[in-house]
Amino acid sequence: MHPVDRFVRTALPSSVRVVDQPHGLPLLRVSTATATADIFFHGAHIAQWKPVHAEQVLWLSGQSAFQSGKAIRGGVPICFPWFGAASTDPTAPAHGFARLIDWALTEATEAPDGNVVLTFVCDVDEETSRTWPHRCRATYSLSVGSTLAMALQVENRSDVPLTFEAALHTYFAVSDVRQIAISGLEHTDYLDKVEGFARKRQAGEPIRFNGEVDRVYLDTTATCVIADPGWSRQIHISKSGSQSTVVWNPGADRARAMPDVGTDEWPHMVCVETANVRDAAVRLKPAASHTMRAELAVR
Ligand code: TA6
Repeated sequence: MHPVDRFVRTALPSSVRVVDQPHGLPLLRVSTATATADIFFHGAHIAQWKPVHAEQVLWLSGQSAFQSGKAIRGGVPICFPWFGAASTDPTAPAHGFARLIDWALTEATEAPDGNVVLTFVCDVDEETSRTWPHRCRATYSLSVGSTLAMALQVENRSDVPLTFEAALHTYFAVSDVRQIAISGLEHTDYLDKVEGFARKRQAGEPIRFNGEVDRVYLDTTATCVIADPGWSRQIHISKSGSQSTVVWNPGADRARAMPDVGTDEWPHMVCVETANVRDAAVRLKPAASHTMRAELAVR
């Protein structure tokens, strides 16, 4: 039996295959007429997505750990069921446990439009985490093609309400973060993590980067656009079921303290995260479910 057989619960179409990696974390490689993508079972983590007529859209650190129990640096980590440090338990892993455990593949099909549709499932129970002892099913559906659609559904499978945070912590590849501008969040309040979560307001200007930026934009459903003049491209991030957007680049000083980010790598990434965090945490009654979606397109 191949080690991934326990994660793969469906037949694979010819456009999807399992690729073993020297470091031991296997992934699914998707190859269609319009795009390629790599997705690890570990965290259902999208590591790469490249439309055929574009360069890599996602940034993946050359220094990332690819190791069971560790988060991959880059791509699209799923933060769930909490974001940042767990408020009730300082020893719990940052950004929740979903990015640290293996997800099962339950669907892999080619849609009539040529996109590949993948569904990953993660069943959580009271045993999964002492910090968050709830029963739920997280289902992550992807549609891979010239656009990338991601949908994270959480269904409460217990008989008491539960509350969770979530983020699709997407790392985008950019020519130089100091030259880009992110629009869509003008006139929006945000919490500035760099200044102790002080509440501030974005002026009527796009976001520009000149040092560390780590912000939770509040009560926003807007599409964000990363304008990257260096690579003459725009990345559009549209979403639904999400009330927060997190924007992050560590800047030189903080990046230096991160073992899985190379010293010259930080200018080439920016995170724009479709999220429900802090005041936008989702409360689910028993049997209720919630879906957060993000779609990426390159122009
Ligand atoms: O989303 C921004 C953020 O929460 C930052 O504060 C920064 O620490 C980053 O995520 C990375 O977190 P990680 O746990 O992956 O090192």
